[in-house]
Amino acid sequence: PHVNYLKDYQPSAFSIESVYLEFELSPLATRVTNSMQMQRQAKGDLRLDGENLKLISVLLDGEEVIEQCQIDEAGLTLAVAKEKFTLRIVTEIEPQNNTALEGLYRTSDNYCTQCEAEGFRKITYYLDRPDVLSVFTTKVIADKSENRFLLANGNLVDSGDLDNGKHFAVWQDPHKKPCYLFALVAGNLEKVEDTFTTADGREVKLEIFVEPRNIEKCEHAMESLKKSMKWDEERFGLLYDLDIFMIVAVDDFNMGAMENKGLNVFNSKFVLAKPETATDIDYEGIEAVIGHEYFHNWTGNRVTCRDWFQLTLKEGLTVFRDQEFTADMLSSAVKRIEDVRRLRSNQFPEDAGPMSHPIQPQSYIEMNNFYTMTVYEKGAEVVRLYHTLLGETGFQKGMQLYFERHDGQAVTVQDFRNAMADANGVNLEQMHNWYVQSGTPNLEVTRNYDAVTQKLTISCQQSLPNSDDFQPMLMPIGFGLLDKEGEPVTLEPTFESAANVELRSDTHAVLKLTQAQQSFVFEDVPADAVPSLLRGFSAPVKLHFDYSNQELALLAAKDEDSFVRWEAMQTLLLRTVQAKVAALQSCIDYQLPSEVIEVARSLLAAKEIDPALVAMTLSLPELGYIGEQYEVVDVDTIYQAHSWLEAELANHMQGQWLDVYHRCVNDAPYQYDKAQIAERMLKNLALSYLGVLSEHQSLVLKQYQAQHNMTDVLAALKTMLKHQHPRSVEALQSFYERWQDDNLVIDKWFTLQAQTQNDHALQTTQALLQHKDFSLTNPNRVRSLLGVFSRLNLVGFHRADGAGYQMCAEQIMQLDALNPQIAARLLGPFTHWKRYDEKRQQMMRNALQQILDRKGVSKDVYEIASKSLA
Ligand code: HT7
Ligand code: ZN
Repeated sequence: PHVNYLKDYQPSAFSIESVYLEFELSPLATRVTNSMQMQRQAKGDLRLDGENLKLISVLLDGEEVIEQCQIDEAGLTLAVAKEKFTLRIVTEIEPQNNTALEGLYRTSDNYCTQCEAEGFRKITYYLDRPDVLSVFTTKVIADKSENRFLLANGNLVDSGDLDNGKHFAVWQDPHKKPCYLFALVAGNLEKVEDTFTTADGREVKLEIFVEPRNIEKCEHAMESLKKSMKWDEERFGLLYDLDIFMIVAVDDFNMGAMENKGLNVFNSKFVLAKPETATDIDYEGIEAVIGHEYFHNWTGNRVTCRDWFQLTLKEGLTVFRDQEFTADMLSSAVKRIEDVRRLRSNQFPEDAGPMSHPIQPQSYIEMNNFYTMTVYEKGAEVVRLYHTLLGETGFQKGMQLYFERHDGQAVTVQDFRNAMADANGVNLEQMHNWYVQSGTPNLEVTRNYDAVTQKLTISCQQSLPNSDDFQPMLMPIGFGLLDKEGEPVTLEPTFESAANVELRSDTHAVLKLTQAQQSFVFEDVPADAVPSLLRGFSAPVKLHFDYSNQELALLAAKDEDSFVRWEAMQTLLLRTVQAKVAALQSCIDYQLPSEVIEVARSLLAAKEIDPALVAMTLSLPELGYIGEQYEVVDVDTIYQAHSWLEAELANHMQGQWLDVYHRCVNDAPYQYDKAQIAERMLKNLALSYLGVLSEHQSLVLKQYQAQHNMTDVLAALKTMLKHQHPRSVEALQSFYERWQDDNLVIDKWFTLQAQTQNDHALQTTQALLQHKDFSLTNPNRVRSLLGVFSRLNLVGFHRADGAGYQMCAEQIMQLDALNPQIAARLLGPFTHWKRYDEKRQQMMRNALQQILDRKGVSKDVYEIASKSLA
């Protein structure tokens, strides 16, 4: 397959000044008429992208030229002598048979599009690249009884009835945009309406379209949208720029949502919610994704990417913005920890595996494979570095200059960096190294205390794994010191160090690490001071520092930074699991260290700490993250050690868990607010520990039976399944019967079973593949069953006989023929084969090879499978 390289970028030889699209919708033969006003920009033939299109006619300034066109499976080439011309192309497509969900497709009898990254070429022949910006007018014609609403980007300028029961609508988008932001939706939907008045006094119509049965589930989405619009005005000074903003929720969608100009299309998972059906995590996800897509209106749409290698320009920046939005809506400390946990569990392994790539990839076969945790989440961490270095005011100055310079343009990550640097009069060239180097940097820190001079030297060394010509990165390191009682120490850098130590308060500093090795010296430091490092997780690195357990306990209890407190406790818990793993492997006894219980007890008793932070601090590190610490992952022993620690904490703190549980029980009606969310989080953590102990089975059942809200129901049911509660089968059945008509809840029902780790996990999953509600054509269902089983059910997926691998491989091959994007994503767990024992390695490699050898393998799957085996 063809490989695209960043180094080969060339501007387009033609521009498209405006485009008029006409769609005559029909499930098996939609006719698309595309009239483009084009202009030559450089020498060369006209080459348009196009895939799976039936070409009907090509008129060049009114003259038929179809015979002169050279057509291949990727596009059309035509020699054009003119400088300026109109090209009118008519094609036909079959949305009903489009199971890849890219281009124009059908979902629940409605029409819907997904064009990013390169889906527009499946709708019509076009210059399908983000740096070709054009003004779009779209006319949609369809049967009226089956398509009450006809939607496209921009403002509605005309509509009316036609013969034969058809009607039409014409939409005009005044803003120039690349075709990946094009959208069309049609069908018998229903809408919820509201308005938002912008800071400059314009009234914007807000409309959310859903299938009629879901109309009661839109309130939270609408509130989230209004909050997002207000927040972007207040924090970034950015106002909405059309008269209408529409959101459509569909059940079949490859990703979370899409920021098409004025017409966002969403996976219904990120729109629909009511307390009985959606958890706190769902509510938070909806608010965050609605925010994310809305924020793209400026960071992505008004200023877009020059080419797809710049994807992190819009995604890293917009993720950073949605993270800050959630932090401002809920709790910044909790949000930061959630994001770090996600990064470590998902992005760090990606960066250490065969698909590792810099946030600005240098090449790709299939662009869809590069919508990754690295481009999004690590990209957001890199944007956060600018924010940490420049502060909120400096960062906002940079953003303002970025929009002043580039509104209406397609630009690069270098342009973003230049705006940040120029607005603040600083040199940020070294930030480039974060964009072009892959892998998670290691940060080794050591301390040296001189009791005579009372000077403490903090020595830092940065490196990248497997890199011969590593270039040091600019790393801000959040820093503080605690004395042996845990009191903060006033920071006094020496004269030589002061230039690289930015004091943010008396007791908190940012150390600016720019070299591979660098030291920072502090004066008047008391003996036994404990460094608090990487506060706020100030850089996306793996920190190595030789803390004693006592020091970790002190940091967990006393540091002023919540991230460091959480991290210290997690490290203590991780060390405990690791010690147990070692003990199990060598068949020796191991007792839980007393300091672990002591800190856990004191944290649980600390009423002044936000209960959500207490819950996060006392949650065990995820199995995947524990596995990450090993060269060779011993799945069964890690699972055993993890369960052991859970049982130990349950037993030793039983009374406290019960107290906390009862303290947090709240019969008030469900509300999505900070206080209630935190209470539920802690209560359900307590329940998960109590659920280990048979004497509390009735408590778990009671919570399930109360059916108070989905957060509590799901927490109870998960605990029941995990510990084989005698009533779990019955509960699962009643759950299904109650919710069988609600797709999003039934996804949860599949997930619950797919994630339960026990000896019959594989059989359970295999049986669910045959369930009448399972379907390979619905991405949410596939993710709920196969995605969850292969990523989270370590015991089932990595069964010693290889049956877990075989089952997944067979499903991936079937799926590849239907939806290559989703099939490629399911390969993730296979790509880490090097981390397992030799027998498993061989079986995982065999599965990958079998998938790769399938006749007709897609380029999505080919790219990931072949790179994993290389
Ligand atoms: N920008 C959007 C990306 C997206 C996408 C990419 C490939 C295939 C399907 C897709 N659906 C949405 C989503 C976002 O980051 O906001
Ligand atoms: Zn995005």
